[in-house]
Amino acid sequence: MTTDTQASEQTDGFHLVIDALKLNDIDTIFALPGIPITDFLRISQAEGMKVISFRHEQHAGNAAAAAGFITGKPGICFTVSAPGFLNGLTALANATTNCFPMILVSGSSEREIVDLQQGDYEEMDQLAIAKPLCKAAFRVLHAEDIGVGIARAIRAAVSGRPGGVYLDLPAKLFAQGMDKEAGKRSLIKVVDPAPKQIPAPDAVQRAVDLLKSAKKPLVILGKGAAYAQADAEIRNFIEKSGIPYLPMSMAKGLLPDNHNQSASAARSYVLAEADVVMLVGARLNWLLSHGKGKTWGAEGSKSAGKQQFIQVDISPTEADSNVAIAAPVIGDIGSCISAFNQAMGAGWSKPPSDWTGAIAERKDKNLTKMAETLAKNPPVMNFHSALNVIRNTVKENPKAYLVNEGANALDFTRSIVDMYEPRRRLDVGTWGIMGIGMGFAVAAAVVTGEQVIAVEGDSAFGFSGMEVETICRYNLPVCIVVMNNNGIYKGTDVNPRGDAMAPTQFVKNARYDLMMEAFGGVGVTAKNPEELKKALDEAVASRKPTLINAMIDESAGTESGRITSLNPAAAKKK
Ligand code: ADP
Ligand code: TZD
Ligand code: MG
Repeated sequence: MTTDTQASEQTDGFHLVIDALKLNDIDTIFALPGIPITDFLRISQAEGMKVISFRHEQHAGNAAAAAGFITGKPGICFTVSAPGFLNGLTALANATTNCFPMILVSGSSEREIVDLQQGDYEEMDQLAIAKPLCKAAFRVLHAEDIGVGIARAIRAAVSGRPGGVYLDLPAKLFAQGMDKEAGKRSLIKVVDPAPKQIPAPDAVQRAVDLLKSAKKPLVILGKGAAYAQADAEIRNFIEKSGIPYLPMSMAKGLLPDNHNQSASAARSYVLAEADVVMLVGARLNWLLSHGKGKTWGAEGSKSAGKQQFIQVDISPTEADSNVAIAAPVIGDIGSCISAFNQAMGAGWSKPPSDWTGAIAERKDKNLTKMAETLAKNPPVMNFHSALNVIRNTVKENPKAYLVNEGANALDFTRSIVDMYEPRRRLDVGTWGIMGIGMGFAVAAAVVTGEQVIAVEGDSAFGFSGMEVETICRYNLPVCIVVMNNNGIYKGTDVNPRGDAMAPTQFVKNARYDLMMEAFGGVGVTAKNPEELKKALDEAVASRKPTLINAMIDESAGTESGRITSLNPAAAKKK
């Protein structure tokens, strides 16, 4: 007589994790193999998952984070224990800081040995280390809990304010056997992982009344507004209200940058002059000078301006974090903006024309000045003449993703290259972190299939440059443009002792294009806008992995780009 258990078909931890992810419509894993996840990745691929294997975990993690931002589903990154986990941790922390949903899953060593600190292979108490750097952290010890563990991780990543989640899977778990049917029943399909959060009607009314009373209203759209995928509601609100708006960096393209209500070209004027400012998925952090000081028209650097703020955000604790918020509206942006659109009613009067007129005047002046600068063709290519080419390419290819990092290479690109579609600009975000470039580029290409153009400072590129092999291996439509000015900020720094190069300098005229050729991609050095345009056109037409080494005037940048003032100054010499 055979018992039921002998006859039952078995599954194991490997398959349960894969089945749980698939059940929740997750089809892509960004990873770097090794003990204990090598077989997991092999089986995942065999079971039909897209497995993208990287050269360093930080870039796999960054790819997961960008995938999360683009799709609104948690991006998944798998790493090995201790060092692999730590390499992925920067990406997890960065995702949390930027409110991108991702799940870092790391294999871990044997609990009994780790907890007694007996020196296991890659021993580390990963759960404890991850906790302060992410939104939530979980560990699964038994195969029958895999379904719950993954469901909790998904909910934590995407509900409320999105962020990074850590999931610890000890090596032993993968091999644990379980009855197949019972295993199937233990999995959870997460229903409504990011539930709508409807704002309170009185909070919406308070905000609409304040907006109505404004003589100089302004809307600031942040990357939360882009993430929310409420594009039509937001556009409707902006156009119906007639209020000028400023997009934060990653909200560029939510409405096309050439929209006549965009106040980007009059940014300093509108921030200092506005009387009511409505923040939509944007925090009053350092990127907005904490809502204080000269930027906001205040007298002292620590004092608040005369603006009153409306803040639309999903996080109830965000309001008042820097200055008083007169009208907080808590909810998901789609629900909030749709409530605004209703509460505004039919008889909404647009902002006074002396406000919109004054903005238009400044915009015209600045845009004319910019057009003149862009039209110049200096003998040595500089940021402007190079970016003018990229600006036109993006205009011709509005669906392309633009990845951007560096200092000057970042600041000039942000202000020169207009975006036309939502969520197409991926950059250094809230931390101003270098190293997101290739991870974000791979994610955008893998998840959307669209062309990616990565505009990279030569220093910035160095942080993830080895992933050009990954880009070639998967034959991704990624064109990297390295803005090569021979260094960090510029290539002209001088070591007063003269015995070595200065800390911000790199090898002069380095051939980054050859790195791409090493793996079978297309490498081009461009010394002028014509060469750059030709190479960029060919890259976009062929969709081949391409690296354009754009030689930029090495004296063209400024220290730290636009944030020179954040550098601590040395005490003055007597
Ligand atoms: P930016 O850097 O573009 O100014 P931030 O990252 O500072 O943007 O702010 C994003 C804000 O958006 C965060 O406060 C976050 O809580 C909020 N947010 C993210 N997703 C949503 C959403 N779906 N609905 C409402 N608010 C959201
Ligand atoms: N390390 C990390 C992880 N993030 C950072 N932001 C920095 C270091 C400091 N840093 C910046 O803030 S920008 C930058 C560094 C090293 C590079 C600037 O040089 P670049 O750009 O070549 O990328 P430009 O065009 O020369 O200014
Ligand atoms: Mg540089």
